[in-house]
Amino acid sequence: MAIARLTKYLRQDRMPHVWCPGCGNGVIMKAFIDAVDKDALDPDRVAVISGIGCSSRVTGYLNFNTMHTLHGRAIAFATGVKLARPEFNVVVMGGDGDMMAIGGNHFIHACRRNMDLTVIVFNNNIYGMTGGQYSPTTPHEKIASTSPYGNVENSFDIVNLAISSGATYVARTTVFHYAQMVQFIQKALNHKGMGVVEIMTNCHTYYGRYNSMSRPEDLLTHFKKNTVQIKKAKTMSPEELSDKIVAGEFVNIDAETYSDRYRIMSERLAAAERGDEE
Ligand SMILES: Cc1ncc(C[n+]2csc(CCOP(=O)(O)OP(=O)(O)O)c2C)c(N)n1
Repeated sequence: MAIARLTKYLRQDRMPHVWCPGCGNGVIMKAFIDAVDKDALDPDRVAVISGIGCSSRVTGYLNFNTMHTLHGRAIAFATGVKLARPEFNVVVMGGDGDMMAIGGNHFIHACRRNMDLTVIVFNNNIYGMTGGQYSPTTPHEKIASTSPYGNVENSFDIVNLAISSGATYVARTTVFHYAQMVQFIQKALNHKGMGVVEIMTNCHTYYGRYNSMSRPEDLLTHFKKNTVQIKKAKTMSPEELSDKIVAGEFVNIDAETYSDRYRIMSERLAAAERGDEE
């Protein structure tokens, strides 16, 4: 049965989950297990690591090797796991607050190192778990509990941040675009090096309610209407794109990873110790 195909990847005893009815986090979780299933990855060789936040609770429900760690520190834990178990597919999942604010430094440095990780950012433009404070991805002028008159700050563009920091697979989509989401997660899982998939998701409870989109379908309609695929975006002006979500694959390149270089160095040092000729 189709459902049974996927439920084996979930810890049924942890249900019901904590997410609000209609939250996009469950859609991303399903896309992830769909991607794992399509690629026939061995769940015992998949590790999923998260920090703190509504989205970060995903590691409680996924039936893989999981770690629910400290706020903002998931990428640091994941780096350790990858170095200790290079044969594992190591995945980090969490929110825009967890990964762009408190965890922002870990994010950019993992990109710079081209760590062999798959990082899935659940971008709901807000801190969901703690009551709707604005985050580094809350757009200028949008309302949050800590910006009741509109956010005065500019927001991070996660895709551009990842690319300029050195990530080698970078894609963006939304929870409205399910098939694309599964495809990008699959690509990132199969990519050697730092793969970042930004997924726009709905927190209608806070972000939506504060910004006149209080039902899940309001935000899904917003994603549907405002998403432009990268090919079309190339024909549009910066003004035309200013309030659009550009979806697609932005970077997909092969490059040496941190683990490759670490292994090469270790082999060189071992050879020198044995007295081998260079
Ligand atoms: C060191 C530390 N600082 C702050 C917090 C409080 N806190 C918990 S989750 C969170 C942010 C949640 O936002 P996000 O990561 O975007 O996840 P979401 O809940 O929206 O999925 C914050 C600030 C914490 N748990 N630990």
